[in-house]
Amino acid sequence: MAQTPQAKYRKDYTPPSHTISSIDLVFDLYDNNTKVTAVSKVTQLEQDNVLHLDGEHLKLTSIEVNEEKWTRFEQVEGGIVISGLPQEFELKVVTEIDPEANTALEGLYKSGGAFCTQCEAEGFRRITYYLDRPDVLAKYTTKVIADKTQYPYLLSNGNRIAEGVLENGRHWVQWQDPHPKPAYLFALVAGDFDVLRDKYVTKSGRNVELEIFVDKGNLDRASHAMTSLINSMKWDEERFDLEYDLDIYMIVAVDFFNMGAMENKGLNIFNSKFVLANEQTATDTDYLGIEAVIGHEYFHNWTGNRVTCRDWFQLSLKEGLTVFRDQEFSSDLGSRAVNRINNVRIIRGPQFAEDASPMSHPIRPEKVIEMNNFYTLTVYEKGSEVIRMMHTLLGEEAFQKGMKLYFQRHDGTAATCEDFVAAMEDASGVDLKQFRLWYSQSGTPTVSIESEYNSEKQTYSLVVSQSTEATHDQQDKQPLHIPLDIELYTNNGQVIELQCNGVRVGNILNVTEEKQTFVFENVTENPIPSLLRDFSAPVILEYDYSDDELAFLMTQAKNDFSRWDAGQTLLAKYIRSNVTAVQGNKDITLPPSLIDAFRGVLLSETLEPALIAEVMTLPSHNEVSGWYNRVDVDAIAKVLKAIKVKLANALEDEFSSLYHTLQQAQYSITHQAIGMRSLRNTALSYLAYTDNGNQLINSQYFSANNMTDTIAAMSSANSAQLECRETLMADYSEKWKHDGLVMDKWFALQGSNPADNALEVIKSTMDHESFSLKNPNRIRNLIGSFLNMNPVQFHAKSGEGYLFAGKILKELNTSNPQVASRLIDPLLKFRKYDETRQSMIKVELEKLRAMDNLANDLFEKVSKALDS
Ligand code: B3K
Ligand code: ZN
Repeated sequence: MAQTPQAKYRKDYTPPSHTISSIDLVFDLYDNNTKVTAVSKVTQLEQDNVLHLDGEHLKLTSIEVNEEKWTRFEQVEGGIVISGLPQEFELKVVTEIDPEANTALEGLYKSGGAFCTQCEAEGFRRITYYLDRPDVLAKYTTKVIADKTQYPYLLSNGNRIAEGVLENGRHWVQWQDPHPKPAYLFALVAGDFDVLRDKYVTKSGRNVELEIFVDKGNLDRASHAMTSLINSMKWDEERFDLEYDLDIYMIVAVDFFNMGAMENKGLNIFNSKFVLANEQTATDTDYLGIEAVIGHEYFHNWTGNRVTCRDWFQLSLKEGLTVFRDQEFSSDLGSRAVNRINNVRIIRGPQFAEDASPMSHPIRPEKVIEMNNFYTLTVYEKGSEVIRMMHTLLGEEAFQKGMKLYFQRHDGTAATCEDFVAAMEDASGVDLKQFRLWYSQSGTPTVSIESEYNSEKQTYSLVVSQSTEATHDQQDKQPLHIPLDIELYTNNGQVIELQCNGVRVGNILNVTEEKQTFVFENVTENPIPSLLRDFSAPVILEYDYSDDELAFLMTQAKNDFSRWDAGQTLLAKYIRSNVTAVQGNKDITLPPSLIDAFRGVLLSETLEPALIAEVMTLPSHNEVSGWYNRVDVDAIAKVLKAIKVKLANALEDEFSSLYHTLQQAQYSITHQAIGMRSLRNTALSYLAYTDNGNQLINSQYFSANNMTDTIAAMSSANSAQLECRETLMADYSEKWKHDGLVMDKWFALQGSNPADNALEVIKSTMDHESFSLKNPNRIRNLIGSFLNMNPVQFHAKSGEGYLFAGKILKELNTSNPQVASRLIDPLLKFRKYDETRQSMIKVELEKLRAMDNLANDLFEKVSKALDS
């Protein structure tokens, strides 16, 4: 390595030396030598006539200050230092860049035939030398020049203010964004597209043009994105009283994109996965994902763009809050319980795992080498849980008052997480002093509860203890302010009113100490407690429930989430006991009462089908692995499969009858229809393990009139390794081989194929005509699925899986370090496996560490893992 990468610390924040009020950009676009001219109005803030600008991978052509050629500058690692500057000046920087060679997909690059940009977090510095930090907010004017035939659409942020035609077949368009913004929100697109257009009138009467740009021929896949956009705009007005603030909102779908989407002001750029859908090409999950991501990026217009982050350590200020907002949006439009369940699965699975890994960090990190490594489940999803806890503590009304105050104070500026909490506190009068610890303490707290009933005094006590284990980044942990939502039931299912010290209390207990006792009065019988309802805090709950109590809660709890959670807790008990059994060479067994409890749910006439489907879904291998310090990959896989087979056989009649009654003649994407398909396909995933499985699945595949049913059939055939698997896979590939996005579902099934020859097949699949190691979606689906969703084959004792991962990572380190860095995560957890596997994974990490061009992205993770 050239130089050991340096970490940045949150505590070292200093305001910028200069500010930039406006920047005027001209892009003369060519594949290999695009000329970028940037004219900025700069004002010195500190007593410093030296200006450090960030810049990477740039060819500097010239620098002028106040229209005079300037030679007092020095090119340094990561930028340029200009000296001898006046107090206020106009700076003109001309650079040249090579978009076609940009395989990292950061800055200006080519996706297929189009030019596009990705500037968050620090990509603008690959376009020109600039103060590339979020607390420098400038007004942008952008002129884009390109060949008219190849690039009829030239787009940037804000409003189109001028356009013209040049000789030699080129043309230009100039854009102006009236809202000052940091560089990370800059965007440019040039290409040839089909455009879906619509209009929206905001509640105060502003007319907004809506435009969605897709690759030619894809117009019939854009309408769900448009509907989602309109729904988002309406919802934000109704629930948050927030309106859109420009006359145009554009979304461009591109095929080469490192993540989901990007909220650039007025010009969102999206991974085509989160735009394109019709019933033949996309599943219900895709549809819901599009709704959520379109909403998320739209909601950023206020939480992210109008109020942005002071520095990147504050990322959760915009991301946690915006995830909270998109979760609420999906919950208000669809099933609140199902949304909550899916979000909680992410927290309990991969987020808890991240918190326990060498990458553990608080939602507001203290130390960063490569910022792109911190777009994590912790910052996003746990960050959203932290916002949700404040919402729980304050209630909707006070929370909205807090939002109003936050915008009043910080609109048009760059703010901190502290600013947000202060606004919530000031608007509500709720003390959030101890609560702030959620921002600085990493790790997952365990909340252990013991209960005691006193029949003489008719009191019921809950003794609540909390503790957080040391994490890789932080030794000492303190007690947190944990909102604990509970309900008590009588044995016949009545809700018991909660009373403490003679007064009625609400459902939220404020747990603030290491150990705390809550005594409830006038409790006339030993109650059944429903604890941590709606997962009111991101913690591990320990309470010694009996099977009967869990079965009771599965059918009697008033809250749908609690019913699901009781089912999961019951399953967890038997997954654990059976893993122990397998390790002791004993049989895997399930008590008849467990099977009856799940039968009761299947037969329920009151639960919505979507919820039943969730109850019937076993925790993933990854989630179960998170329960153990030392993971027994094979035992867990064996137990999960055996439980699936046992439930399938014991409940075959119920599954079969649901499967037949839930058939829908016509396809629609209403939430009710989605729920019915979800339950029917969950039933199918069990029936796959019965004698009829192969025939049923084969016939569902060939009669399906929508992608959800097609993929459900293929995925069941894949998991259960049915005879028809090969036929279905071959048919699908023949039908969709021209379309990478649709093929991704097929790649994901190859990646997660539990067969012993999976790795061989994956290697040959890399030669498939629609696979490319240049496209992040293809990599994530084929290779990412292998590393993350195929535990038995990836961790095969031969070590071949690790060797393969190491080779791919080495290659991606050079071409696209951001994608490499996402892919490496499962390897970082090597200490959770047995000695043999540990040492084989370590060898791969060491090989990476020894590379002399190791990117910061991988360097940060590899060194944390090896040194922890
Ligand atoms: N803000 C972007 C993520 C940028 C990731 C940079 N590596 C998308 C989002 O969260 O909405
Ligand atoms: Zn976001």
